[in-house]
Amino acid sequence: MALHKGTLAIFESNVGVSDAVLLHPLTEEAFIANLKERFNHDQIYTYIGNVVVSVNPYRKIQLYTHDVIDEYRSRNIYELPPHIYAIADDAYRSMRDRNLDQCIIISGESGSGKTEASKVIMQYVAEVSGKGQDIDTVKEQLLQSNPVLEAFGNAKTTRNDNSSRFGKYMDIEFDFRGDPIGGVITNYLLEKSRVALQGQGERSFHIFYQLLNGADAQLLQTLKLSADPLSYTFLSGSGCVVVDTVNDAENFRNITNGMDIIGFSQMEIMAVLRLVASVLKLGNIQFEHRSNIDGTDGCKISNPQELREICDLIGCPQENLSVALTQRTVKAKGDTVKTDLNTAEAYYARDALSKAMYSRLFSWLVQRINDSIRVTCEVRTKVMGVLDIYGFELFESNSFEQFIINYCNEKLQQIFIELTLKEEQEEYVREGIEWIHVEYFNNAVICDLIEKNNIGILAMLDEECLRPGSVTDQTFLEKLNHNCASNPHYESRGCKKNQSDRSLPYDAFRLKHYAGNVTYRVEGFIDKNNDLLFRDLSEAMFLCQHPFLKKLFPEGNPTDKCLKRPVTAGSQFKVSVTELMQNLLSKNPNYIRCVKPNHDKKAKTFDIDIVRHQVRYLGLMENIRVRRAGYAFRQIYEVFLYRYKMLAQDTWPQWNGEPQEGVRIILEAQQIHSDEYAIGKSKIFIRNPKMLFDMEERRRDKMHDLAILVQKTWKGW
Ligand code: AOV
Ligand code: MG
Repeated sequence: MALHKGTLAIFESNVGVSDAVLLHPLTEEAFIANLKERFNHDQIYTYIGNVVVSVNPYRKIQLYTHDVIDEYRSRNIYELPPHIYAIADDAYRSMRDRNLDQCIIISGESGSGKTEASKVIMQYVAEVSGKGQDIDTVKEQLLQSNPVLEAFGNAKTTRNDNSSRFGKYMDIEFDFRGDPIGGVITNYLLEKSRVALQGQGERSFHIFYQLLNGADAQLLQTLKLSADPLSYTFLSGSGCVVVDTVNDAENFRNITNGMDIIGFSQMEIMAVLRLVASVLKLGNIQFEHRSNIDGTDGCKISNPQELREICDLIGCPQENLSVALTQRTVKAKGDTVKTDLNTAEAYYARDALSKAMYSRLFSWLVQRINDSIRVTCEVRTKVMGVLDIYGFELFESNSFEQFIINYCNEKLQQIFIELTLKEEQEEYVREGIEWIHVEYFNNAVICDLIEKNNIGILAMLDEECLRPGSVTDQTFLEKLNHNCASNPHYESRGCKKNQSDRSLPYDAFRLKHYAGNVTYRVEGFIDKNNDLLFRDLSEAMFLCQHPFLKKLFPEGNPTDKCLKRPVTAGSQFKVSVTELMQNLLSKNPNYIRCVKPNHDKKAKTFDIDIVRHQVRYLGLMENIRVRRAGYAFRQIYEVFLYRYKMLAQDTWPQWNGEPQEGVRIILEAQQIHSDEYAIGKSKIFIRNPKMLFDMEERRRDKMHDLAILVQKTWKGW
């Protein structure tokens, strides 16, 4: 292609087929073979129409340089080899020039490259939009929010060394010129259980290791920390503190610098670090058994020095924290009685407090970043949203967190189906164009099983959490078995149909998700959904001197007598997912579908079976079939006519007839066969994008000729 610069490797040769819609013959094997061939030549992006499929290369490729960005700037999507930049550019220009709010939905399983893709998009938008001191400051703040939130919200899992343990949706806001003027980040349920416990070979959130490795001796001393991660119970149990691919010390400097750029004061940064240190140190608090005179069990803290240091860090009277960790206030018939916790209960309280402190700190960080990047002036803005959420997860043992994460992915799949497949079909019907029906798996049935009011799993979980009497995870499971047995996507040993299925433990249920079967162990569901913190703990936190703790634990205000039960974690998540879906549906969607080539995080390794599994559940073949059955490009007659009227004698310079007729005349003048397009009620549908490029080229030539003609006429005057 003459358009390409030969110097850039990406443009040197095109391997295989760059838009899978053009594959012939179209089979799953051919599609995967094409992905593989391209992957082997470092061409990790392939289109399905305007959807980008991205295969994680697990190594740096020269795909993201300034030169490549320059190439993609203001180009039509099919002009250059597939790239996320092309989608980003298309979305950016539609937003800027046509005033359409955009969203970019990135999906794929854990470790497939979603977070990296979201950064590539932000980098592109930052580079192609305007320059200037104010704009550059905004851009820098938006870009820096990534490493900061990753430090606090990402962790090494067995699937991904930098796995997002929270969901993130970021709206970047632009002014009428298309320059970024700010943004808003929404975060979704952080996997806070990781603070106290991680699976073997996994780590807690990056920030803990970054702080211990990156802080100088003086800072460690101020925070009363030792540099060795293994000296902390919360970090030492998983058998992993170092990740080869990660430089914790360097990242620590980067993120404190990033916080500074975003606008955090030194005081705020220190206040954040004090809380991080306190969480770590809380994990080291030990309890020992104590028998009370009345024969009941109690406990006391066996390492008061640790307690003292924590209290120093957060400005807490020692007595307050010590009592809150070992006793519980019970209100009965107007009386308040303090009862002792036994050691197990005290450890539970300690962990609950650590998790609450950390997850609330995380939400505070998001709010604080939003305060810096929020648009304050009253200008009309356009928005580009980028969604990067935790991918579908299937671990050896799956709990409430995986249930929530997979529910979210199920909803994203639903929106993908609704928007790309269903809407495509519906448009054809609306436009009166013949449609070849394409079968696809509609996952609405699984979404309903999880979220339907009153009868969904989340509703039943809430019901069980609110039910008085002896409620356990097991009674919750029994309830599910009773109500969901007939659903084909639900399985459990307690259901008749699965009684003899030995692969199912007795304390679990299995959901047949669109992306695969996941067995969830019910242990902890009730507790995690309730998400209750003893009031004594929130009160102790509220009464601390630390500048954030009042805000983080508002329910601990002793003068606030409201004892309303907080919304459960599941319900809260359902509400935010529903809002997210509405938000996405109100924007023009763009998709990036990420695929993982192997489970070993290895470069140059493309495992066909692993890819096939993802191709199936992502519904990529259906996606291609829909695009192929149809037409790659469509446009309203008036718009099309206006743009290309110079390409036919009869329509130039002015066409006074019906726009539809004018368009037909233009296409006939190009000698385009009538099989190549379809006449809809309001739009023209074009099968092959190539046809459009040719027309664009002819239009450019014509414009050029016209400009010369005008110049000559001008000179002749
Ligand atoms: P994820 O966001 O999809 O997983 P990431 O974007 O974190 O996955 O990617 C995982 C790792 O793969 C990264 O840390 C990189 O090492 C590598 N990688 C991904 N994309 C690229 C790329 N374009 N070029 C080079 N390396 C890449 V999760 O958040 O776990 O669902 O929860
Ligand atoms: Mg991620």
